[in-house]
Amino acid sequence: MKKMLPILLSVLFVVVLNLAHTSPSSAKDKIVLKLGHPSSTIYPAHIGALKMADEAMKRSNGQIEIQVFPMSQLGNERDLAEGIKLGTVDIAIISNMMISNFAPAAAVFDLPYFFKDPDHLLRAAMSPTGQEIIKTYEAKVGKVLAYYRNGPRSVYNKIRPINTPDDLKGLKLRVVQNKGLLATFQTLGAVAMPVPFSEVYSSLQQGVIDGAENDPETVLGMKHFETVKYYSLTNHFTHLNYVFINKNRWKKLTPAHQQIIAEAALVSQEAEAEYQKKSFSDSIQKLKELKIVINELDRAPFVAKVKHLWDDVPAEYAGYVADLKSID
Ligand code: EAX
Repeated sequence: MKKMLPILLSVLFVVVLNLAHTSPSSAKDKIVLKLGHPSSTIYPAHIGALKMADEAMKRSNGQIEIQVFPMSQLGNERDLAEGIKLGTVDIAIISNMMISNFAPAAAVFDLPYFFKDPDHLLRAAMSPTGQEIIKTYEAKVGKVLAYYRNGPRSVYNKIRPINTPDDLKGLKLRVVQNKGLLATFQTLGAVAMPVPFSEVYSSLQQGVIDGAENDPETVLGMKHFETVKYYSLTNHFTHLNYVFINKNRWKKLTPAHQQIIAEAALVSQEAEAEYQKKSFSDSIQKLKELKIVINELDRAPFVAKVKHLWDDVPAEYAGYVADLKSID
């Protein structure tokens, strides 16, 4: 019996420990949310995602863990949007350009040369009209937790620098799977080819396309610079990436946890914007160091060619375009 005592005591100890661990209730159970996005780890949205994860962890005393998966590890951008809709993905960062395939009113944010810069676009998105449009995303995709600002985007390719719209003639350019961007580059005279983001590098490498259009962080972070020579500052487009959460996942969270996640997302929105302002110019500088030829150009002829697209949106959204035009 004497020998048994330490064993009995240690068993008792373990039982007590376990009780202490599981009580008072399941409120202490860890909540793990997986977050996916298509971009690289230097992309502003990735930095935003890490900040959101960090804030949620801190504010919940370690109870909420958001695991971040970059580079389409949880699926390409379209899969992520489908996944948010169906509930197979918890959280994802998805561009407005992809959302237009699900919520058609989003197309009014896809107009070339419409917004001056990412801050201007955010002001438009926060206006009553902008919010009316973004409200439709909840029914069609998922709940929007934050707005990440990206861009402006420009054209890069392996053949020649772009100075005038004529220089785009015959160039095989990857565009996002999005009607507005497709129409923009067709109007400008390029051979516009929709290619999923995750396949752009291999398409460039194999010569399926001559170039693409994106922000400098993507040209750098996704290593597209390895396959092209010229980055021409067309600055034709700026877009929002939204942090989405699946609606059922959201509903199952307690109000306290919802509040923590919503606040963490908003803090990350500002962190993303701050990082983006610097990463944009830093990436241009790095591309120069990597011997990519970067050229400024006169944007007026590009604007003149595509501006009619602002009036080509479906009639039911013409009022939205008029409203957003008035936002400074
Ligand atoms: O925003 O497809 C693209 O070029 C987008 O920039 C990307 O998915 C993330």
